Amino acid sequence: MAVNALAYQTFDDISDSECEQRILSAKAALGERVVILGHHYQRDEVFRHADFSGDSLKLSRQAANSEADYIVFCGVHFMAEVADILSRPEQVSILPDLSAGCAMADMANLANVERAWQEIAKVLDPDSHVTPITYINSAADLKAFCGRHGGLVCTSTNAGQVMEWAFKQREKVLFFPDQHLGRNTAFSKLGISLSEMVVWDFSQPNGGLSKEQIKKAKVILWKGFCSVHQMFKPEHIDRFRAMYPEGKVISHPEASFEVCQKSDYVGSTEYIIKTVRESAPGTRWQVGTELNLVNRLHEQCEHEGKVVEFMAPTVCMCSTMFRIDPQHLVWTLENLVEGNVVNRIKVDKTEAELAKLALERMFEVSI
Ligand code: CIZ
Ligand code: SF4
Repeated sequence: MAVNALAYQTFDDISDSECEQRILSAKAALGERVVILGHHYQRDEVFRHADFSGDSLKLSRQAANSEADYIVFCGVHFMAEVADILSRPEQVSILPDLSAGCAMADMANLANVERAWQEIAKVLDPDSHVTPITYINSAADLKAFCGRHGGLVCTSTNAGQVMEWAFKQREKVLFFPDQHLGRNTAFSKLGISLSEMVVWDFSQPNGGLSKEQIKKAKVILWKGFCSVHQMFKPEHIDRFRAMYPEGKVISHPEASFEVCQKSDYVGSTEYIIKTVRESAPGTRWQVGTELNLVNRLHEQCEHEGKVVEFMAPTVCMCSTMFRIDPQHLVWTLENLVEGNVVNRIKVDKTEAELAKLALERMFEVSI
């Protein structure tokens, strides 16, 4: 942080409406030097200031093509890392609140993944037999691990294409950190049966698996999950269908296998938004993904007589996405106006090069 940076404490009490005005003024003062990227899960007060919105795939492409000096990422930590990796060295990637992480991303760390690789090596040579795939929701060092070991990154939009590519290289896949995206993709997009998948429990020696299980498995799924998407249950779908037999159900692939199997459609946030927007007027939807997105979609589609409702009966938002509030955004932008960079996200050079390799492999196989 620059020596004279404005301290955050004085921004904490600013009202949302004052923030709104000050964000607009700071953006105007910075002009094209700044680009604000907003993930679909961001709250409205922040989301509306994004120059570009999207999922991590779309936003990472945006970051790679941006000319701005400063990329302010309204999302979570791994997204700002990806922006730093894909942007030019002189560009600066910023996360307005450093505590905006992703609990699922934190379920896999390099030490545990390296250990898993060594433990698999007791059964077979992983560098000849296993393609590692990391969901984009992961730290940069795990993307670098995949780059180093012939693997790649996926998002929920391209997970099927990425997995197909992976199987063309080697006969097994190690998929981390989200077991659900891995399982749903392998089953629904590649036709791999559940009996050919095992779950690697990183808290146990050898993932809690026997040598035989490791040898037989096609897909080794890391025992990670997103707690937001675990709130959705098959009973919620049953209840909705009983009340609205004509209604449609759409879920994110981070939701459980049972929920995805019961849904009419399964896909990434981009896919969910597109499918609901393009549906016939008057359609009623039940959606299994983060609440801010679902509420926004409802507001956008209401005028066509569509009803877009949230799958779970309780409010479940991504609490870490929620950390990016208007106060932190004003603080970040006003500091930039003063010439101070706060909360820069910088990935180590060697790690960034390897992570970029894994991201580029992903871009090559994504349509
Ligand atoms: O890829 C993303 O941004 C995430 C985390 C979910 C999605 O489907 O957009
Ligand atoms: Fe991570 Fe889940 Fe939040 Fe997405 S919704 S950022 S996977 S914790």
